[in-house]
Amino acid sequence: KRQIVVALAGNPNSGKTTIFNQLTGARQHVGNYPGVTVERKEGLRRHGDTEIRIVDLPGTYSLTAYSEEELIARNFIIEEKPDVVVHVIDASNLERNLYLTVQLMELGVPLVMALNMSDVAKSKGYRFDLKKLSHRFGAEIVETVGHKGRGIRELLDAISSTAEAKRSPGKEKGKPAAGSLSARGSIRGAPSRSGGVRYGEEVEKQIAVVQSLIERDDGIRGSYDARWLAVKLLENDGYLLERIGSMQIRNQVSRGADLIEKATGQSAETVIAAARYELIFTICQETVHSQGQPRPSLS
Ligand code: GDP
Ligand code: K
Ligand code: MG
Repeated sequence: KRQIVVALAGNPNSGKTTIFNQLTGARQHVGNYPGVTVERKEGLRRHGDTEIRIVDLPGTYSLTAYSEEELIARNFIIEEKPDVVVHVIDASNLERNLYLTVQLMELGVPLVMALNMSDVAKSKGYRFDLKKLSHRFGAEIVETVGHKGRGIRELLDAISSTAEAKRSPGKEKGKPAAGSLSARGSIRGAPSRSGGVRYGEEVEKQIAVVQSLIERDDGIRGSYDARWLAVKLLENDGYLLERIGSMQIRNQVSRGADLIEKATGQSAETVIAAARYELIFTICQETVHSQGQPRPSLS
């Protein structure tokens, strides 16, 4: 029998625990992440001939190194390499929730988006172009109403087919998405995505320089995707900076961040975050409709 591991990610109050309970029923176990007091919930679900081990990650708005919850979620994804990450999204606040989706996309994980609270979104008058959203993020999308159990079967189907696409990437068109953890296996998104985040000329230039140093460093090459790591270092990610032994890379990161600041008048961190928000704004304009008029969701 086949076993796959699925991680549930999402903002607090998006309905993650409700979906977790719907997926696992009584078959769950509550513990703690090693060394910390953050609760770790796991459960099992049979779907067809597959046994799915489901892990409820801590609720987070982001995947930076600013809080224990965010680091736990990020490290679980990078180190334990779940077969599929399900992002439970509060569809009635889509734009705000997509900040996490973009970061999951950048990590290159096989992603399924559960548009939960779809009853609330509907009552607010939102309609979503699911096909376009799915293409933009390279992820299957399922609308769910967690506390009613609506969409759970479809969610399980999406999990299965996304895990399957990851197992046989030969069926996929195109190259691995930017940010995929290619050095450590074959983690790829299910449908081919239409592109990750582009950070603008100066930032891209500095990413390329740092990335090429990472690719030539025997100590870190292969531990993380090189482009993803370059972006995080330029964002001044303390957790990752501490793990970089090479002075050459550390110096280049700090030079690169200075050059970005000089060119843009803002810190590299700010410029990088702003590019993500801009992408999300564009995606919402394309895919969120209200009373027949395209417009971004107000969150
Ligand atoms: P978490 O913080 O992400 O784990 O969120 P919870 O699972 O605790 O859910 C927060 C609240 O939203 C609870 O009162 C749930 O019953 C409710 N909830 C969950 N899913 C839905 C949904 O799809 N629609 C509506 N209207 N409420 C939901
Ligand atoms: K809650
Ligand atoms: Mg919860």
